[in-house]
Amino acid sequence: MATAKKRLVQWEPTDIKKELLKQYPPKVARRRAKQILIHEALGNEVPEIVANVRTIPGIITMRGCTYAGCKGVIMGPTRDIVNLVHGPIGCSFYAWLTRRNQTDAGVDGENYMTYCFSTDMQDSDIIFGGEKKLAAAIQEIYDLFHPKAITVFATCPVGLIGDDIHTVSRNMKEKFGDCNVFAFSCEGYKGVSQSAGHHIANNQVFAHMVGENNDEMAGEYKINLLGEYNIGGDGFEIDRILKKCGITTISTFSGNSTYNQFASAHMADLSCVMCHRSINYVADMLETKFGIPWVKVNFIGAKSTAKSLRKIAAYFGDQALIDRVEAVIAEEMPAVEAVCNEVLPRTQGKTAMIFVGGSRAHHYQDLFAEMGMKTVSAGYEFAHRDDYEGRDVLPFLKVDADSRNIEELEVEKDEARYRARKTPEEMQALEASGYKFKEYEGLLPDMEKGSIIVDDLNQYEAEKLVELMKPDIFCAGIKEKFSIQKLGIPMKQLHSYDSGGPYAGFKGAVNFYQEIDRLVNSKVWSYMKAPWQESPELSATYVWE
Ligand code: CFM
Repeated sequence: MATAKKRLVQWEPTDIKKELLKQYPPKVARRRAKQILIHEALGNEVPEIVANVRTIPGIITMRGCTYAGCKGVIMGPTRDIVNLVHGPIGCSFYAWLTRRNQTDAGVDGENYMTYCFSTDMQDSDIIFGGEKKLAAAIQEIYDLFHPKAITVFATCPVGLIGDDIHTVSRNMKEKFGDCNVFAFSCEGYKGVSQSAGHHIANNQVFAHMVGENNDEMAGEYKINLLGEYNIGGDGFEIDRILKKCGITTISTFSGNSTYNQFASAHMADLSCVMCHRSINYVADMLETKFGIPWVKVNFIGAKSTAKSLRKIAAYFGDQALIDRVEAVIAEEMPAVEAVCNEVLPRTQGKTAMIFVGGSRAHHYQDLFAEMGMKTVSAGYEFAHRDDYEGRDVLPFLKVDADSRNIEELEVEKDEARYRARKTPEEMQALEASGYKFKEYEGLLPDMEKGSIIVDDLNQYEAEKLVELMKPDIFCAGIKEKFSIQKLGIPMKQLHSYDSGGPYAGFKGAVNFYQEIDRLVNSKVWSYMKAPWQESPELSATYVWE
């Protein structure tokens, strides 16, 4: 019967890999083969994958550009910094509120998130240079808004014609005296993906803002939350939980953040890294320069949220905090478990595929696991080998021409402001009890044997994977949304959340369970095939067949 509903994987993983590569010319197939991995990890043995390399020309990648990673991802969510794009207007249009990073309006009225600032370069600016236009735009912003900071982003043409955006910014900063102006050489072509933009943004934020405000910050148990961008209100939910536990967030990089948070980040006592890919550079630099240790956390998934809260409490080691965290978990979990148990009979045993940028293809596997759903295939658009295989591979990463293109900041201990947060004995005691600093094990150890991991998945391979493995849900972005749904598989956007969310923390988990339950159990997908496709009453063949 053609209508068989069973969605079991009928193919062997090795055959799926072969099928994915079959259509490619031999040279392309050889290169792609290194980015498609059949997971055979047992214990600590993790297989190697090729990642963070150029997309092969002609392939329709899911990736974005370096400018997107710098301006859109890291710098976009801060409400009181004016982000000025130096380039043609198209680059601004696509950076204008298309990512769902939410913000509080703020009591000071300084919220520039709804604006779109661009120098709107024209042909003549490309020919004669755009520096004067850039200086005039910075002046205009200053006169109109008088913001704390103005940041300038280079787009591809700016790099090609060689406008000196850093000198223009420095001159304007000196001229104003009360407004921090600096620039990012984040031309779209600068790296192989948005990942290069993250690194460039991390460097400049660290060099130009972190450490600017030395005022003592009020509150107990001070942390930085790094790599949380408040998509769909995730950050609001995490803030609610942290506040309830009595933990003080000095800064969030960069969801719902302000200039002053970046400036004060060095006053925190622990950095908690949510998205390792986009922000690990800042975490390392904060430790080297100011002595703030960092740990990996994950607030996607109710159990992961509880685990992360316990990890923070264990670091501070204060019984009052440990008790309070336990009380919060005990108070929040029953409501989460009630919904989880309610959906479980309908979601148990279903399968998911997750292909998002960096961290979420890993983090969201926890949420699916809570619903009894298995992630059969996953991958990152632009993450590096350490995000797949864990930070242990860092010393063995190949430095190629593309990564050499991105500056590595030389950061040193700040003699005046460096402060060890714990004594060496205290750190050792924590480590002896199983506490791990500066560690991220990556996605592979959490995936089952036989699962398929694909780096920089493309349109063709996405459709092929769905066709062969028939998952119950596919998670990716807007570019994939409708091509996947046309194949009769529900598709959930995990970049923008399809206007939904939050999905982080306890309340977020409840939202996610309910939404995924609706999606994977909707009857609508079984109507995707027209009746005559299912059981043709008349069949015919063409003469040439
Ligand atoms: Fe980090 Fe992100 Fe992600 Fe990312 Fe992104 Fe994003 Fe993403 Mo889209 S910072 S790597 S560059 S978790 S915008 S909030 S959803 S690709 S998986």
